[in-house]
Amino acid sequence: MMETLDHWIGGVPVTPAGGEYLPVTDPATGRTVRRVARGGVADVDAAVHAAVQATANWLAVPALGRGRLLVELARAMRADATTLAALESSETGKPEQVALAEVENSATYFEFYGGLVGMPAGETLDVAPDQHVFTIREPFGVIGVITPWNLPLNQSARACAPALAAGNTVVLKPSENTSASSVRLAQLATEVGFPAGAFTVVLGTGAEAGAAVVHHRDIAKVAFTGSVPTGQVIAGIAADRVIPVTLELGGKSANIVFSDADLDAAIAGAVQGFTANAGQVCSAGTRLLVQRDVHDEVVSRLVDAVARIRVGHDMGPLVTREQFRKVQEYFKIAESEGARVETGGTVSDFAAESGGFYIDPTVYSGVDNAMRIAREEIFGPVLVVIPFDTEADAVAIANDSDYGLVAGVWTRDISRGLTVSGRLRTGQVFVNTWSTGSVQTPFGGWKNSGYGREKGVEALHHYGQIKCVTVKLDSARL
Ligand code: TXE
Repeated sequence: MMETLDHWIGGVPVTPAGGEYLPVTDPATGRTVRRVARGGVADVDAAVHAAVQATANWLAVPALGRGRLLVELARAMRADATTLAALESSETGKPEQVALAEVENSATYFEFYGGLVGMPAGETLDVAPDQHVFTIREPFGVIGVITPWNLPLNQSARACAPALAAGNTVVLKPSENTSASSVRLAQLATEVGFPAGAFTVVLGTGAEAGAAVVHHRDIAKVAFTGSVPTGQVIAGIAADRVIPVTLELGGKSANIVFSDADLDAAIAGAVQGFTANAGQVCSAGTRLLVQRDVHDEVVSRLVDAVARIRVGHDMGPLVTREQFRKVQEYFKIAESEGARVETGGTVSDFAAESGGFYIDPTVYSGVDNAMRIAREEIFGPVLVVIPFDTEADAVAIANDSDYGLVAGVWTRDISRGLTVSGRLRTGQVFVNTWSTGSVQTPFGGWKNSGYGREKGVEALHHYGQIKCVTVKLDSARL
């Protein structure tokens, strides 16, 4: 019997109202690994109802108690790391060590926001001597969280932890391709003592379950991570409903290498930037801008470094068959645009061996920033290298993008590092390093990369709103 996975509503598994399940493919083998509930309007209604009911119970827990529960959940995740990682790998194909690192990172969200419960606090305002005026931060109520398939556990934890810390309850709708780790997370939350319904997961497709979440009248705010077209649809519905939404969408991030840079570090950062999670990261560094006098050296050393990546061991597959097809489509586009393949541009031999969706890490040179492969988010291990002459050219090319998520600057001249950082139209800049940052660092985009910020203290501002209370006193207090 094929394993089935149900919604997690009111602290228990709940079968889909329509009785239907969707197959989930293991992208490492191409085989069906389990079937997950296909939720629709009725399921979402039940999930939101449970979350609304839980709101009073959640807020009845004193702030420190809520924080302790978040920290307890982080502890439970670590204790459960092997199971969580196995579930994540079974639906994303990630190597075990990569999945384990994702579990650890995801746990830090609950730990960090658990410690910040009650923060940031309100303030007292000196308006007049016979008035006592203060602000308090209040939760919205029920937050709808919609997450994608690239880093399923991480994206769910990243949004749910601050939402819960700010006193909201959540209805999480993970990607239909990668539901299992999110359900397990909600189960662990119930086990450590979250009130039933505070952390609810509803499964199904975006068009059915996802749309029903965004439309539901008791969803007070939506946190969405995913593609630009879906983000636009969700923002449109949120606009009609006049509810806030934060959007964390894609990127086409530029890594700028000046000729005075430590090239060993820059090349290692560039490789990490486009191959981590097989390039399926919104913050992937997929455009490498290289100063012309070191261009050829950088390209040749890059090719050597990429040759050391063992596909299937160091780098997993693309998560969906559709994504596998999409990246191969870009290989044809690159060829038609006249880009030069330095390495890759091919389906990995490991794909035939395993049945999985494996792509060779790919580097193109001879790329102009106007080409589609330099402008569109490919979401695979594909890097385009673009030469530049001056600092101003580098900034102009980097900013000539519909996206504005991350940028990297590699130089030994710290003054230049800071000046260029200031001119880049992105939410994050890394100087002489490349990463996704830490739980403490606010993360979000400019332009089509979205709006609002995840992570850091900053995220808490998006999960609550200010109420200002003015009390008229009988006499002047001063
Ligand atoms: O994303 P979608 P897809 C990019 C990447 C990738 C492309 C397509 O370029 O190739 O998006 O991926 C839910 N109402 N990113 O099609 O559609 C859906 O069920 C409500 C970048 O898988 O955006 C899933 O839970 N919800 C990204 C989530 O939205 C809807 C990570 C994301 O799916 C919905 C992933 C609707 N109408 C892909 N339609 C990043 N920023 O990291 C879909 N969904």
